[in-house]
This record gives sequence, structure tokens and C-alpha cells, in this order.
Amino acid sequence: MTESSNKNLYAALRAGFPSDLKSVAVETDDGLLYSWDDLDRASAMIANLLDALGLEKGARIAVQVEKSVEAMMLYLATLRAGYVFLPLNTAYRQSEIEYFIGNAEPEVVVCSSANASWVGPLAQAAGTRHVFTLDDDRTGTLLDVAGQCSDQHTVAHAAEDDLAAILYTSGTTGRSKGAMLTHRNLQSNAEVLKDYWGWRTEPPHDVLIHALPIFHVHGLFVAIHGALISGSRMIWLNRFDPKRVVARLPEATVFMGVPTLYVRMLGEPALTREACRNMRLFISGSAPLLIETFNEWRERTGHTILERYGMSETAMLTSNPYHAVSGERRGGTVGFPLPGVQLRVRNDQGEACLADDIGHIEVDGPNVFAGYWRMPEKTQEEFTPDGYFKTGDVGLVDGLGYVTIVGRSKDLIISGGYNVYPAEVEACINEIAGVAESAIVGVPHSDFGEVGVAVVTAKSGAALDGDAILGELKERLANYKIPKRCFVVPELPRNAMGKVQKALLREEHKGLFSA
Ligand code: MLC
Ligand code: AMP
Repeated sequence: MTESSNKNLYAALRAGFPSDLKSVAVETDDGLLYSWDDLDRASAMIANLLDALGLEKGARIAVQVEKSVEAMMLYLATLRAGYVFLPLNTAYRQSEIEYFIGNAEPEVVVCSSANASWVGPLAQAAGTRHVFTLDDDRTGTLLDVAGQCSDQHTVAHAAEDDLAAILYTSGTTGRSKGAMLTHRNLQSNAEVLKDYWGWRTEPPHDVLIHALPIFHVHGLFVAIHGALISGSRMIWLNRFDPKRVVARLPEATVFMGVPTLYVRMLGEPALTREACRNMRLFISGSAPLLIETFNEWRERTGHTILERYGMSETAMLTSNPYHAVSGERRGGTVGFPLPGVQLRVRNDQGEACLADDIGHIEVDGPNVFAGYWRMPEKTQEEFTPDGYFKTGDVGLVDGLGYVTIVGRSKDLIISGGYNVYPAEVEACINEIAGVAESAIVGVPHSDFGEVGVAVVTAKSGAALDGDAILGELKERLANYKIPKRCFVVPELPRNAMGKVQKALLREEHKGLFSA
């Protein structure tokens, strides 16, 4: 088999490593240095561990661990061994994890040692054969066993349509769906962004501040792939801390964040033009960047944030231009479709919209996922007959080709860059004793952009307390999904068809958290 016939994403990332493998690839904020060679050898050791387990092709490796460089190595190891990486948000609670593990049926589960007492039995009950621990202080059974393995490993052969990762993304109705991403989906996107954003592939390479979680598209794919495939060093923060990021800016050239990160950094007096003197590029995405933040950032730092748009199902779709010759970076827009991405806007009747007309955004391209894990009907529903994926986002393309997202047809709240599906939270509230029904609406929030507010009615004779409801929810749902307020009301507003009028509730509560 020739090298080029191997479409394994790790091989493509590895090809981008600089020639000096002893140079620093990752520097943690507390001063640990990892060379490119360390990344390659440690991921080889973990890959050898996985290979020794005798897993089937396509086996899922589910991972719920705190962010660490070793967790990234586990991701790289999974790729290079040819298995499927399934990252899980550390905020997920027991019932959420139970669902993901039951649905994905991973052969391997890696969790923190603090959670092993409940994740282990739950995984074994679901048929998982191997459970390891991994902590953010370079300990855990995964590293103990991998430490015994060889640091030489031949990258497994992968066809371009082989699965590389499954990302669970909440459904508009019902439970989360696993978006299946192939080696081709991820590699094509990484290659396109390498060029589009001008990553420096020759010395002096870029230096990326990595401060995002690594269980979603943004931190796991866009940031890590971008740095690795261009041979760029990463300054690695396990948690986002605006003070620490601003303190490290003078050493960096690239930063990526969700809008909340930019809002919080603007609260730091040390954020100045001087601090940003070596920066080349600030990128924002995952949620709408307010034009106020865009403008304030430009005034304070002299840099124009580049906003881009993507999804778990598609990785990156559009981006504002990097090079001035391609156009200006326009605040409030998400830029142009990336090379290779076909993006169209259609009205409710399925007709193409004219420039500036608002409609449903549909996309196609090598980055568009292979479907939802074990949900062929759902997959079919989300694609048009001619093969375009229905993003659920509503927007327009202007006369110059800039895409603007104006809303969503899916009932979704994006809070601090995390997605919250009202249907999931409502279902959870409705199970609480005494609750008759509930509605979750998204309202503006000065820090998180948008947050959920719950409006609940009681069954006759039941006495409910909003704070007690939130307390119960915290046991069952990831913290960012918990509504920031809960109101108990005599009844929910309904229209003539009996449908809850969420727009009225949104209007009523819109001033709760705006600055
Ligand atoms: C934390 N909290 C949130 C929240 N994050 N509430 C609403 N929305 C959020 N996103 C709440 C917690 O419940 C807790 O409440 C309190 O804030 C403190 O929790 P914390 O964990 O200490 O918060 P903090 O570390 O400050 O986290 C905030 C954050 C984090 C903005 C740094 O949310 C974050 O890293 N967001 C980035 C998400 C991301 O990477 N998205 C990319 C998705 S990919 P209490 O009441 O318990 O005190 C994607 C595709 C694409 O969308 O295009 O990129
Ligand atoms: P996820 O399911 O977490 O991948 O979230 C994807 C969704 O985030 C998209 O469908 C959009 O609604 C939203 N999104 C991502 N980037 C942007 C952006 N720059 N502006 C507005 N919305 C965005």
C-alpha cells in the first residue's frame, strides 16, 4: 500500500510537523514543554495500547476527561490507530453519560478517576469491555498501561470515508444524535483552513493560544488541527482564564474563542495594543459575535476579529476573509463560504432566495458529515433530495457574497458557545413532581450571549418553587443547560392553535440579564 493511499487524518497532521521534532510543540501555562517528538511518540504508545486490546474496526473510544495535553494525545492515538473518537463534555451528568454510552456502545471508555466509581459500572453495564482513567495531572491507568507500550507505531490505514469521530449534538426533538465525521471531512476542512487563514507553515511558525475545551469542534478540530497541520506551537491552558490569556498574548500570533471569551478579555485592563503587538489573527465562532464586541475589540487592540461559522455536522462552513485583497472582515457577518463548500439559502417553498433575502441555509461539501449514528431516518430528514444538509440556521447572502446568520429555525439556545436544546430541558422539568408543563426560552445575557429562562406551571394542588426546580435539574443536566432563572406562573401564553407563544415569554424576560 502506498503512503498516499492512506487517508488517515493523523498522517496528514503528522506531515505538517516541523522538521525539527525536538522543538516545542505545546507549552502548558504552568511551564511543561512537549516536543513534536513527544506528541508523536506518546500518541504511538497509546495507539499501541488500543491495538493490543483487539478492538473491532470502527470501535468507539468514548472519552470524558478534563482537558490536558495527554487527552489530546489520546485523540491523536485514536486517529492513528484507526478507531473512532467520541469526546464528551465534562459537564455531562450521569443520566446524560448513560445515554451516550448506551447509544454509542463504545468498546473503550476513558474517564477521570474522580468519576470512575460511577462511569465504570455504567459502561460495563452497557457492554464496554475496557475502562481506563486519565487525569489532568498526567496520571491514570491509561498512561500506566501505555507507559509499557512501544513508542513506535505505524499509522493505521484509513479510507477517506472511514469514521474518525462521533460528536453528539442535541436534537431539536428527542435525544442527542451522534454526528459521524470521517477522515475526509476533517482533513479537507483542516487543509482548507490552513490556507484560508494563512497559517505559517514555514519558520517562524505561528503560536496559538489554546484556551477552549477539547470536546467540541472548535477546540478539538479547528484549533488543534490548525496548529498541528501547520507545525505551530500551542500555548495550552486547561481552563480559560482571561487574565492568563491576556498575559500570554505577547508571545502568541493566533487566538480562537467563542464570543464570551472575547467579552471577558475585554474586561481585562491589560488588554492593549501593546499586548497584541505580535498577534496576527483573532478568530471567533460557535455563537454570534455582537457588533459591539467586534467594534470594541478593534478599538482596544487594533485587530479586527475574523468571524467564522460552523457546526458539529460540518466543521467550518464560512469565514470572513483573512487577506485584505479578498475583502474586508465584516462584523455581524460570517463571511464567505469556504473553498469547496456549497452554501445556498432557500425559502419555505424550497426556492432559491435572491441576494439579501432571508431563508434556510443549506450546505454541501467534502466537510459535510456522513450522517447520524444509527439514525438513518433522521439523517434522511436532515438532507434535501439533492444532497444538501439543512443546517437549521436562517440567514442571507448579500450581493457581495457575505453570509449573515439572522436566526435559527431549530429551537436552540447558544449559551457561552454551548448548545442548549429547550426540548431536552423542558422534558427534564416536566418529570419533576408537581410540574404540569414548562417552556424554556433564550434571553440575551451580557456574558454568555444568551441564556435559558424556565417558565413553569404547577399541577392543580401542587406548590412549586423555582429555585427548588433548578436544584433538581442540576442533579440531572450539565451545568450550562440549567436555566438561569425559573418562574412559576398560573399558565403559559398560548395562541389560537394552543401552541405556547415563546416569543411573548422571550419579550417578557428579555431584560433580565442584559447589562
Ligand atoms: C459555564 N456556565 C455556563 C456556561 N459555562 N452557563 C451558561 N453557558 C455556559 N456556556 C455556568 C456554570 O453552570 C456555573 O454556574 C458557572 O457558569 C461557572 O462555571 P464554570 O465552569 O466555572 O464556568 P467558566 O469556566 O467560566 O466557563 C465559561 C466558558 C465556557 C465560557 C469559559 O462555557 C466555555 O469554555 N465555553 C466554550 C464552549 C465551546 O468551546 N464551544 C464550541 C462548540 S463547537 P453555577 O450556577 O453552577 O455557578 C461549535 C461549532 C462551531 O459550536 O462553530 O465552533
Ligand atoms: P454545534 O451544534 O454545537 O456544532 O453548533 C452549531 C451552531 O452554532 C450552528 O448551527 C449555528 O447556529 C451556531 N454558530 C456557529 N458559529 C456561529 C457564528 N459565527 N454566528 C452565529 N451562529 C454560529
